[in-house]
Amino acid sequence: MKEVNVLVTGAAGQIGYALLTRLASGETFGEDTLVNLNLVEVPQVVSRLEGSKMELEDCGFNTLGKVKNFSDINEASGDIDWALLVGSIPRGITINGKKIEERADLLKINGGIFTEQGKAIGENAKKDAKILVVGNPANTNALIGSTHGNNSSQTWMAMTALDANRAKAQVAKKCDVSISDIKKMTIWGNHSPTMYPDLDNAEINNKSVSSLINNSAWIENDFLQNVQQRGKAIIDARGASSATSAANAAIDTVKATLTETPEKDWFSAAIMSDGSYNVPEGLIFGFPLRSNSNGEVSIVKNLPISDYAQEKIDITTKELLEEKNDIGDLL
Ligand code: NAX
Repeated sequence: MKEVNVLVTGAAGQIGYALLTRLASGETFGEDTLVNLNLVEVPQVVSRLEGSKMELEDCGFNTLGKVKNFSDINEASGDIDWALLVGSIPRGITINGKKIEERADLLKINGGIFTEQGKAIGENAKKDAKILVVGNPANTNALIGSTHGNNSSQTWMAMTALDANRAKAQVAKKCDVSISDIKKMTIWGNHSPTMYPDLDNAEINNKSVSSLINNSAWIENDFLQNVQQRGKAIIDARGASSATSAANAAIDTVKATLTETPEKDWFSAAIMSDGSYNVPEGLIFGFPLRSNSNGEVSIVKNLPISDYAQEKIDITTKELLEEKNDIGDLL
């Protein structure tokens, strides 16, 4: 059997819990691949991972390899093929008596985590390792990690697939079609409320979704609001943030990267800008992506961008530049 080594940080958290079985079950890497899991947590809760390990064993997956628990990222990152960086410090947590509400403070605390993780992965992981950052602020965390990883053969991504799946769900309801009928969904920019889900370039049966819906008031108000504020709506309803759907989106991103992207489709994730669409180089930015048969990811170029879309892309670009400015001393 083939083997794949997968690192998951924040593995005892909500998303981690929902993610582990789906990584190990054969669904993500195939029935012919043993999945070795390196699970990482902060020292205070690393012992909880013993419970996750027992549950994984009790699932009886043929594809479960070795499961090891760590609180040291340097030890955990040796020889890994994939890193799913879920662990981060959420907004609103109290540290040393201070409630962390300001974006700049949050960015700096998480910046410290991703500096260390980036260095460890850059030095210890496989040379073609893929890294998916889920922990927020995901794009800027990925920027810090990739900068300190300083290893151009590794691919750093930040997750926007949950936003893309949310956008598809809204369109499927509106147009009364199946999710699988909706192709080419792009989330431009930051994984934050400034993200821009693009219905001009999304397609149903080779036709632009925005032209099929033909209702700019619905797209600009209801749709955009629903997608951008969906995370908050789930917190309000559930009393906790999205976990199952976030884990599902992480699995979708890994699978999309591993599979050659079909001709008439693409997938959404944020990667390092190469200047495409006039997005400044050196930002981790949500783009339409394709993966080739070697699992190499590239940006889909030359899509038409309307004036309205450009305005929205400019807003999310500005936010990412501000975030980059806030963590300038960490880069
Ligand atoms: P939880 O608070 O349930 O779990 C986070 C876990 O990370 C905790 O167990 C914590 O101990 C651990 N952790 C913190 N620092 C760590 C470190 N340095 N090394 C290893 N582990 C560490 O949060 P959960 O609901 O699982 O969410 C995790 C992250 O995903 C949050 O930052 C959240 O904002 C983000 N999200 C990102 C999404 C995306 O689309 N990119 C969507 C869902 C989610 O909101």
